[in-house]
Amino acid sequence: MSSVQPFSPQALIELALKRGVLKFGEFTLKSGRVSPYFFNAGLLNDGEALSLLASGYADKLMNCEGVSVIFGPAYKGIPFVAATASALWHQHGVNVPWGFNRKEAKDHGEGGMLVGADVKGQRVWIIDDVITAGTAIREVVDILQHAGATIAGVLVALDRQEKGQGELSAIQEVEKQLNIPVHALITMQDLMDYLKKNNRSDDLGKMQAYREKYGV
Ligand code: OMP
Repeated sequence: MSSVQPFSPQALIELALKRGVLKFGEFTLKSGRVSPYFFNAGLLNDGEALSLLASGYADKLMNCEGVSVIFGPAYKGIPFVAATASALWHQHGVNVPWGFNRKEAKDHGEGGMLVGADVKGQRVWIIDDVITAGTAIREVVDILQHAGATIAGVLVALDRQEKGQGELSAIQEVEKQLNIPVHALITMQDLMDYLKKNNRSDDLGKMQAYREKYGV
């Protein structure tokens, strides 16, 4: 049996670099911003990588209030929430129901947009990959509120620490508007600290310039 590496922000950054999850270059984001880096969580695509990420989510959730259901937004959030429910059970002995949404409503069988745990009347934590401007999170908050859930909090892998719709960061806006906590496993600052420690001054310089433009 393989030994499971305990989660740490540094372990996630190193794995992300090794697997090409974290790349430096020029990337146009969903928000239209042109970024010198991109975090593609879809490339955490094997058992070791998914387990490390899920351990990080599970460890964080153990210190969060009101975790009655965990929820993964389609598509990337779906494997993450499933793996997190499994990590909560195996690593912490905590059994938490989990669910996800479809992008298209199903018109036969059980029908509907939501799959898995019933969220109605439940305090739900959303598990997702990245927050940039906060659009993706707002969409799923709407879906869950329509289904009668109370949003208890949001947990993402990476907080890019960028402006949302105004001058606050996207995370600060979501926290303020919904009056909920938003936590991240790693932040843009963690990535910059890593680059500095490893003397990658070129990439660091581009990150700093981007942060001056879009950061908070
Ligand atoms: P916002 O909706 O602007 O918060 O962007 C978040 C979404 O952008 C994520 O759910 C991803 O689909 C995507 N994204 C990444 O996956 N990694 C990044 O580094 C940046 C983005 C992005 O487009 O902003």
